[in-house]
Amino acid sequence: MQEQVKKKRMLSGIKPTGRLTLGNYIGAIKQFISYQDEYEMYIFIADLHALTLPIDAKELRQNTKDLISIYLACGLDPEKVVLFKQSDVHEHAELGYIMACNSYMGELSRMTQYKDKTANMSEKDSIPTGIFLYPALMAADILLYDPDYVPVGVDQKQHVELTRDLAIRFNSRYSDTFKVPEPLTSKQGAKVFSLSNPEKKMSKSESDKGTIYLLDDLNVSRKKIMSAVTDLGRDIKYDPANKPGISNLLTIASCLSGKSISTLEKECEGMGYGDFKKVVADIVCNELSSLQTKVASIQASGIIEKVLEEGAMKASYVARKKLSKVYRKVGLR
Ligand code: ATP
Ligand code: LTN
Repeated sequence: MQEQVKKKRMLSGIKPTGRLTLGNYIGAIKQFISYQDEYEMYIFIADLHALTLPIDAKELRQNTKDLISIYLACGLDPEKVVLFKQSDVHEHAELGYIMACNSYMGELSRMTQYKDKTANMSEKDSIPTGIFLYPALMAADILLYDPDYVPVGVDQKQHVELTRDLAIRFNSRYSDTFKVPEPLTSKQGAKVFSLSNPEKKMSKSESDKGTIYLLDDLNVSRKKIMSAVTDLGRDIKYDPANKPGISNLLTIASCLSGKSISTLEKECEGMGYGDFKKVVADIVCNELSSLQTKVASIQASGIIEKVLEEGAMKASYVARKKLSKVYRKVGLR
């Protein structure tokens, strides 16, 4: 009999803090799909993380429903991937507390996301503690499942590196308990930039005319692309340092069409910026139109609850075993 090779394990999540963007789609979801046959995957909705900055309850509920529908519409297959909601598996919060106890104020305050998200808060005394503790909870999300890899956008790599430090620290303090995971970022599309400011990440919580939302009206998205900031000169050339706007549009078009950047450069040679943007807008709108049709049919089908329930059951099974091991090691059992 042929010996079955054990698949490597992968885990990742997205927080339902707002309407999903093209950045989330290209930088995260499309990556997840490409891995689902080759890896044993755990993909979750990081809803506890969504509470780290103030959010309206109704909005959180809607974002969560949209996010799971988008996961399914994009092609994540619940037969292959364990799809679940973080708050359905209480071990995340429990291990998050233990991780907070094993992390230092210094390392948490050095995290770029923490610094960025709190930079504009004028009242330093009222920075929510949750945003400070975010990486400890994220470390718990990961370490509960012993994944080999954690696919994330470049902005999240630092958190995975801290997770590694926390795992190594815990293992040396209490003996071998956690697998030390590797972050995995895709070469292309790891960072999609804002259309209105191509120096800045396209982000769902900083809504502006530079962000394409996956479920938005296609005419609105088309207009945003047509008015994307471009650069001096006339050439359609990939040159992120000198032509960040055009390079960003080329990246988006390449990731969605499957054509290489050099093929697109050749196809668009001699075009003015307006015509080039039209090409990009067509590619984006085609992709989003088919995605939106699928999302509507998934939301009408009523399968969401069942998928989440089964996912939570499978995830809990793994998480429970790991947490009880941790409780024994630290002396709680
Ligand atoms: P927020 O604005 O609330 O911080 P976000 O849009 O940055 O949210 P996250 O929930 O933090 O989204 O990210 C989900 C996943 O999408 C992560 O793996 C992240 O790296 C990836 N991602 C988010 N924005 C982009 C982007 N502009 N380009 C590439 N990947 C991205
Ligand atoms: N911080 C991540 C979301 C997230 C995550 C995780 C990603 C929470 N827990 C564990 C990978 C693994 C983000 O903002 N995208």
